[in-house]
Order: sequence, then C-alpha cells, then structure tokens
Amino acid sequence: MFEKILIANRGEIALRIQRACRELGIKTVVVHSEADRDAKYVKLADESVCIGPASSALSYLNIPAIISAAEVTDAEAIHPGYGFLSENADFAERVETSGFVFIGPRAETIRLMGDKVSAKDAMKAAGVPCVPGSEGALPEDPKEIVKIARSVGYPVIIKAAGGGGGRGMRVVHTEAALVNAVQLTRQEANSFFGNPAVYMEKFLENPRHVEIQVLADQHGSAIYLGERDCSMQRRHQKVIEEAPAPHIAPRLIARIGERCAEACRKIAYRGAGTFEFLYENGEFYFIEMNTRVQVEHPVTEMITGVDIVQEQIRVAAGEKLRYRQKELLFRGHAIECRINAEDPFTFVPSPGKIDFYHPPGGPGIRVDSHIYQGYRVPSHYDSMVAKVIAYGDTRDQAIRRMRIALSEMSIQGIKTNIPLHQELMQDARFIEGGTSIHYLEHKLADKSEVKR
Ligand code: MV4
Repeated sequence: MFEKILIANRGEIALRIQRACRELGIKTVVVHSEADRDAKYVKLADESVCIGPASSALSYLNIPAIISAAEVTDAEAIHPGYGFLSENADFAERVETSGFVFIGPRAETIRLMGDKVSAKDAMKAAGVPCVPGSEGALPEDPKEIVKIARSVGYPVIIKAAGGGGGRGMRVVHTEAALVNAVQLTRQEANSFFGNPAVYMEKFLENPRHVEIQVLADQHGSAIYLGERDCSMQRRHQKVIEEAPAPHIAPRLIARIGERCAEACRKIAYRGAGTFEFLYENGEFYFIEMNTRVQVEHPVTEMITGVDIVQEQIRVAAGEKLRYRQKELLFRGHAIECRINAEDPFTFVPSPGKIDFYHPPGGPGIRVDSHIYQGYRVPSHYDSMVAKVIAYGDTRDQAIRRMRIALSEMSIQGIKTNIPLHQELMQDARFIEGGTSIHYLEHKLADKSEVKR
C-alpha cells in the first residue's frame, strides 16, 4: 500500500479522500490555492502545499505545480477527485511518466472515454446497449448526413465528440433544419473543444438519467455496484441523486450492470467508473462514461457498504478487488441532496462567511462537507458546500429522514438551496419516484409562471 498520497482537489472531496487515506493508514498531502488557505481539511492534512492563486487555471489546473508538489513531498500517488484534472488524459500521463501512480484509469482509457465517439464505439463493441445513431462521427457530405438522419428518424440530436456533460449539443426536429444545425454544432465543437467531429443520435424526448457504478482491478476483475438515478437536475447540474433507481426491476439492473462489468474487463479498465445511461420505456441506452469518482458516490456506498474511495486507492496500488459480485448485497435506499451556496429560487451563487452552522445527524444521516462556522465560501469555485445523504430501509424512510435532516440543518450568513430541497421532499411527483430529466426544470418554470 502507498505511504503517502497527494490530493489534487479541494472542498468536500478533498476531505473525503483524506478520510479514506486515514483509514488505510496513508499520509496525505493536500495542494491548495491561496483562496483555500484557511480550509480545515488543509490544516488536517499531514502536509499542505500552496500551488497558486485563487484562479483554478493557476492552481487546481496547474499541472507542473501539482507534479512539483508531489516531488517535494515525496508522495507516491495522486488522487484527482472529480472535476479539475480528474478526466484530463494528459495529466494522468504526466503523473505516470513523472513516476507517480495516478489514482484512476490508464491515460489511454481516459482518452478513449473523453472522445464520445470512440467511447460509444468501444462500448457498443463490448456489448453495452447504446442510443441508436450514426456509426461513428458524421461525414462532411450533406447528402450522407440527410440519409443517416432519415434512417435514425427525427427528432435527432447532434453532439460534439469532444463534448459531454451537456456542452455542444443541438436537437433537430426536421430535415429542413438538419444540415445547418450540423454545421453550427461543428463550429462550436471546434472552438470549444478544438475538435470539429460531431455525431448523431436519436433524440429521446423524456428519459431518466440512470448510471451504473463500476469498480475494476488490475488483475482482470470488475464488478458493478448497482445504479443511481440522477434525473433531478437543472441545467446539467444534478440536484438530488438516489440509489436504487425507483421503479426499475432489479433483474434489468443486474443484466445491464453485468454488461458494464464485462465491458470493463474487455477494455482492461482500472479503478472506479460510471456508465451513464438514458432510461426510457424500460430500455437502457449508454451515452457516456465517466472515469472518475462522482459527487454522488455516497448513495452507492450507503446501499452497498463498499467504500468506493478506499477501493480506488487499493486497486491503484495493485491490490485485488475485495468483493465478488455474488457477495454484494444492495440493501435499503439512499438519497443525496446537494447543498449549494446559492439563492434557492434564482440560483445566483451566494459566497461569503458562514456565521452559524449546525449540521444534521441521527439515524441514517451522513453529511459530507468541509464547511464550519466562520468558514468563508470562496467565490472562485463550484457553489456546492455540503452533501446530505439519508439512508433508510425503504425509499419512504429515506425521504422521511431527509426531511428531518433538512429541518435540523442550519447554515447562516450565506443563502443556500435548503428550502428548494425541503420543497422537493414534499413534491408529490418526487415522492412517487421516477421523474424524468425535465421534471425539475418544468416545475421551476411553472413556479415562475405563477409568480408573474
Ligand atoms: C441525450 C438526450 C436525449 N437524447 N441524448 C445531456 C448531457 C449529456 N451527458 C447527454 N445529454 C443528453 N443526451 C439523446 N440521444 C438528453 C440529454 C439531456 C440530459 C441527459 C442527462 C441528464 C440531464 C439532461 C438534460 C438535458 C438533456
């Protein structure tokens, strides 16, 4: 096992990784920007290195500074967390060529999945069901593009190969709009991602976002840890996640999960990963793979008892997976509310000093957060300040526990979206379960309609 790991991230996930290291008896080095100097997890780490000013580009994205910090502190491995450099193949490569272990998949795998066309090709070849669409990237010839769209059937969606997470997409409803839409998406793709390649899929009108968590070791074993439903989102930012996904047959999850695990074996995947699917009319359609630990990993930890971050570290160190698929039990239900420093109704960020903080607790409640009374939420980064996770034997119990937790939680001095979560925990459609990716946005639009 490693003796010392460098954590190349900030906020709650830096603390989460630090806790995993502590339990494994590993020393931690945390790198931080000038804006994060006073963070508690920085003081809690065995060592810390300031790697630059507040701006992410000059600190958390500063590859030479992070590698130097690993060199001077004699760390053996680097955990990238989520966001920042976590899915940057060049970073993973530089980490490994500098003699450190990257806690994540091989650079080659990150590159394969970063290109959404090659990711889909690889997954299709590995037996994972995908959204019907173009075979690979679209050709230049407008006549060919029209032909492909006719065979896929309208509406179609044009996506950038270099995109993902909702950037660089365009829905097309008619043949008249097609060629122009492809050209526009190509131009955007080229300027945003430096890659003009685009591809086409059948546009699914009202799907759910259901993802499968996997873990793979360097000895050819891979398992799936069930699914998460992340449909409750606004502008591609997830708001609530839960596991298992309501109203989906466990048999179907087992079938799709096994396909994902098998795909991991075929591509010699290493570490934790997430297969993102759209789920509509009882069918799963693969869209993208994430090669990092995700914000919402705790709901999976709660229903499986597997510590995903510890497993990432263990398999990066060359250990074998400690679980066989047959031994895994999915038990109970977990819901996560992302608590953001923002206006609960306008969503305008609300950084600043936390004058008073009282976290919730009690049976089945987990809070993953780096904040404390007196902490100043910087304006330079993501507005997420805490994740409240409620576990129960049933979904109903998890919801009831979440309501209590949200009523106990108090964060003063900044605005938070706790009131939005309280409203959602009373929402009849949420309580029913199984809402689509459009539900929250429609609900919010209806509410502002009533106001006007
Ligand atoms: C789609 C889709 C409908 N049909 N693909 C948006 C984020 C990116 N990961 C893929 N996205 C979508 N791809 C087809 N063929 C609808 C979305 C989509 C979406 C997906 C997941 C979660 C939230 C979303 C919000 C809007 C659109």
